[in-house]
Amino acid sequence: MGEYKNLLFENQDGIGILTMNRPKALNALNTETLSELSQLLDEIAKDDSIKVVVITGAEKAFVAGADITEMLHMTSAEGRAFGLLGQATFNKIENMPKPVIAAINGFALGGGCELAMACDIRIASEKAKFGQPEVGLGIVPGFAGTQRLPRLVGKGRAKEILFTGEMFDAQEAYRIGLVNKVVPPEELMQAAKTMAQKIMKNAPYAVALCKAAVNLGLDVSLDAGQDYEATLFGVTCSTEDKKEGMSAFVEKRKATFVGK
Ligand code: CO8
Repeated sequence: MGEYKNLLFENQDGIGILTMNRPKALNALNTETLSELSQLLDEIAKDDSIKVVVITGAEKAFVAGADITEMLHMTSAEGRAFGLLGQATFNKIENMPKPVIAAINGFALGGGCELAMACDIRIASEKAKFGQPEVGLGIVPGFAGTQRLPRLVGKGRAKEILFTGEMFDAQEAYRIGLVNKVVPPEELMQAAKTMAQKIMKNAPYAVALCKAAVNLGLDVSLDAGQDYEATLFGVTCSTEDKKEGMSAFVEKRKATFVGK
């Protein structure tokens, strides 16, 4: 992996631990950090030794939003370009065939909440704090918060969060379905790794196709989603992993998957 100023990356036995590492600004996303993230995600996508990715933040924040000092002087054109960069970067997470887990250690505000929402699964520390405070700064969310939040928590709750801009804690995030699980701070990384290991026991190609089917399904009609699922089911029927998974069941042994 390349060298990054604002990111750390470590491959721990197939689990890629990506840490947003700009703690002096609570890991706020500036153009440089977003560009680095985009580049690192490309590297991760190409590396077959990384099976699952965990994204977390250094020190007390996950990510406290887009960088306000950088946005202060942005023109409309620059703002649009910045928004598109963030959206495209987060789409790389959503569209990557590998599962991505957010391990939310602290503030996940604005762009930080949007980063967490682009991940497949969210695990929060009891200390995590969430919110979309953009309207208090005179802007709207720009990294797909207005789009992913209602898909995750429903239209009414999303509008309350977006209109009030208020911060809420991990238990509330759990109650409304924004996060999958809340754990004590010292157990956060282990909880994320345990989740990753559970996923890694399964056929990776099948997991990747589940991800693709869920993602597509939420944006198309039920009929179109079902049609896509049937196609993917057909695709898995001709894989080595399907043969192995079903043979292992019949032979009462543990399956060993090869990812194709
Ligand atoms: N941007 C830049 N710097 C930040 C940010 C940020 N989002 N958040 C914190 N910092 C900096 C602070 O300025 C401070 O720097 P310094 O030490 O130089 O003064 C340092 O991080 C530590 O922060 P605090 O001293 O404020 O720490 P506290 O523990 O007192 O407070 C908070 C923590 C509550 C998280 C507070 O820092 C805060 O409110 N931060 C801003 C949160 C916010 O509003 N985030 C949303 C930003 S808007 C956004 O994300 C839009 C995304 C899409 C944009 C698309 C545009 C097109």
